Amino acid sequence: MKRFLLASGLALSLVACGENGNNSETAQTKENLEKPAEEQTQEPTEVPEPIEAESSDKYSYEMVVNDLDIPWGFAFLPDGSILITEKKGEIIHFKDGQKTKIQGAPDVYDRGQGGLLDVVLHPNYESNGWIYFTYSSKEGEGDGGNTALMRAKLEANQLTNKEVLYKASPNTTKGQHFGSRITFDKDGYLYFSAGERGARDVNPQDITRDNGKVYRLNDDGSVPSDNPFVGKPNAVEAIYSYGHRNPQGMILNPETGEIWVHEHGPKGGDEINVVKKGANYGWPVVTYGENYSGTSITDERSKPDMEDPIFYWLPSIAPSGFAYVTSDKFPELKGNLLVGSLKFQYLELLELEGKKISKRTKLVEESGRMRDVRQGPDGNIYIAIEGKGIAKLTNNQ
Ligand SMILES: [Ca+2]
Repeated sequence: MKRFLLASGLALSLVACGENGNNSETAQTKENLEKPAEEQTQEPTEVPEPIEAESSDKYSYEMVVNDLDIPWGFAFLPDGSILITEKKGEIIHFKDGQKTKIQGAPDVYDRGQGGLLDVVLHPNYESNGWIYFTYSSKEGEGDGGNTALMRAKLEANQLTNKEVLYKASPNTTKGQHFGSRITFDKDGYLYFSAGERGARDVNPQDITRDNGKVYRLNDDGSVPSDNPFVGKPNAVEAIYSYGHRNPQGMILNPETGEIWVHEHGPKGGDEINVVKKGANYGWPVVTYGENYSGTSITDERSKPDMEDPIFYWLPSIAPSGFAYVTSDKFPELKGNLLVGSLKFQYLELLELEGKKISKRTKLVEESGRMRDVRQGPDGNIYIAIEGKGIAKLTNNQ
């Protein structure tokens, strides 16, 4: 109903514009609106139409850490040094211009999109020393692997105090859709994502199964008592939201306190979603995308009991890494979002007005597969580029 009211408002305002009223799209909308509500075939209007991306040559980058393979994630330690996860299973500590391989990295299932994935420090790292990693793990029943969350401490180039806090199951030998990003919210809850592991008809819509989910845990891995599915029969109580496909970007929006994810959709269906407690993000029942072969997954783009994305990309950019810029170093970027594109090998600037994306701009085009983006403690913007390393954004002006 809300959707219909919004659609009506939009159509009426277009009609009222007069000179826009002659185009067929508006005429059709007006005709459609004259039908009884149950016969109307409105496109959902809470989701804006895709926007074309513009190119900008205002930015370049300079390499900070060279010669990395697939730097999947990175985190800045209080001394300004950088911890980097290499997908193949290595943790690199970059300090004073030197790379050191950290001993004791988790044993990863390095297959397809799986391997050593994200790394994030606890918000109180300086007092407790906890570092969190996601990775694909072979632990548990069955061949293959699935997404796991570990915390550990770093002492003398060695991971110590390792604790596996979560391991999704069952294992599968499929190589796709492990997720997985980690973010803490303002109250200290930890969120992480696990993709649907190539089992879209089994996992994402079923809250008794892992995968295709965003999880919320306490920092020690226990399940918060107010998680949405606590006490529901057979539910995986760590689940916070479901119906996701493969989120590889997650941020805390510092303005709203919300957790936002972006996720790889099928062809034409990459999305940005605001994560809400217990909400269903629709995959694969509703989607703006289609199969990569061009065949349809579903005609349904929206349902009343499922959350619409606030934005979707057409064509898909294959998003990885997500940052909300608060730094004053780049006034044009401040208050806006940055997303890496694996497919088109650039950094995308998404200008934000509340929850609306108003403009898309391609920065540092043809750089390479952009795997991650973070704002550093020095206010600079750092990007992880596959086959290159970690680089710092620079302003050409
Ligand atoms: Ca969705």
